[in-house]
Amino acid sequence: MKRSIAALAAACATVLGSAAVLLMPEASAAAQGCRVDYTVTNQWQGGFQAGVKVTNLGDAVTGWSLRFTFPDSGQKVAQGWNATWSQSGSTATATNTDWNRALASGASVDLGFTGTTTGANPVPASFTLNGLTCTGTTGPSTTTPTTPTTTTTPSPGSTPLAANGQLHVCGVHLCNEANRAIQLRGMSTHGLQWFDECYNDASLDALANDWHADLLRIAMYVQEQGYETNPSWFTNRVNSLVDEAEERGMYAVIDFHTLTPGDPNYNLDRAKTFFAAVAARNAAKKNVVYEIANEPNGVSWAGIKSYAEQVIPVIRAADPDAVVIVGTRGWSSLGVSDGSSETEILNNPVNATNIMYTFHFYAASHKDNYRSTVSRAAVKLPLFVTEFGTVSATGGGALDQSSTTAWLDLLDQLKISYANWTYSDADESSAALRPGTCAGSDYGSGRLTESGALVRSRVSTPDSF
Ligand code: IDC
Repeated sequence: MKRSIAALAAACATVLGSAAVLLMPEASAAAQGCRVDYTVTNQWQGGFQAGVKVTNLGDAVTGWSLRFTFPDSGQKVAQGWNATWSQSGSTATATNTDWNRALASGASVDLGFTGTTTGANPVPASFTLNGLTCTGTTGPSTTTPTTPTTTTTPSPGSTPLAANGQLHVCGVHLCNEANRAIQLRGMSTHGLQWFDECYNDASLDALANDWHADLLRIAMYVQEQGYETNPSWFTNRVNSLVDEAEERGMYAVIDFHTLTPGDPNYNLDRAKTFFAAVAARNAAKKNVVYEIANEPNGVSWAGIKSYAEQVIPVIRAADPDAVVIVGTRGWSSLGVSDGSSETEILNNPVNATNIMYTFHFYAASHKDNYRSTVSRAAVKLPLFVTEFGTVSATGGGALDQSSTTAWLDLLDQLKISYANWTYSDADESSAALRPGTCAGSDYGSGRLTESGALVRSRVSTPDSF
């Protein structure tokens, strides 16, 4: 059920001098005005999600605060994005973040939140921006559902990147520049220290043009002869693969592939150095997503959160608008493999906006109880499956077709993006290419393993951007 209202603040003075004088006695005062489009984009038992588009109809501002009162005292903001959210009584406040504080005349900013509710879910009747009421509204309809006021449609494009542009998190979804929830499907590299020769013009052309992959995950191990042994080589190689993905219209997930040791804090200084470099270098690009810790293990959620809250500001300082993905406890199982669950994250989320949480699975090892966790968590947390295998968690063993199919059907239904481990010719059943492939130049379907053929058949179907 979708509802929207437009709270139009023409009276706040944009056009009519008389109105401006009325509201702003000082002749030199800046014109102020605002419009708010509030859309309930999703509802479920006890909760809802709302998008709030704020348009500045006055002069440019360099800081803003939006305030509104929920008509039902049971309504509460649970998790907000693209602003700092707080609530006092039934009044909610959203204040600009560092990166969206400037709002030009006529510019809009898209905020949103998931909320809890004890019953009715009427929409707020009025909004203020910097203390001034965004009035002139016809008033919300709480009984007649209307179509959301999304005015933009994705620009048609021949590649995933051209079609979607800069990504951001909206609610529990990954959204494109037109604010539409999208799913990206693609492949992960293997460790660059071992399989670098697999990422060349021919293999990446095949991935983009034959597989129709939307994304390349660049797995940069930190240990095991990875980044720590030669930071500049690995940093440069990651950057060059970002460019190769961009040239082919694919997104690039920069994966800081921590694995052993499992506590990402062991690599905190390396992470800061690495992400400061890649974020500065790639800030202007629209195809980059940062994954800050592959699979935390043997570490508490509090430890992971602390790491994330130190690394994310380093990225934001250089590249403020990129999506960041945070690994989760128990090898990115949302805690399940450690006997925990997503509750620990919901109770203590990372204090940052525009982020998602990692979930990984290996189809032969992780089945129904993991799938039910994902179904439950996906309505509350933005999830990204940055890695999955069709086989067992060792990366080997038999392919589990029925579990893989159940997983990918679920991810499609929930619009959760994914990357498969691995686009490589490793001699292990999780690899998509037969051993020896990367020594040649043929990356056609004749070179695919059983896993490669299955994953390609899913990744290559038309996108629904
Ligand atoms: C595996 C590789 C294997 C390598 C091993 C240790 O397939 O060649 O020897 O790592 O580095 C993960 C990890 C990923 C694993 C993969 C399969 O993120 O690095 O790759 N896996 O075991 N989590 C669950 C499974």
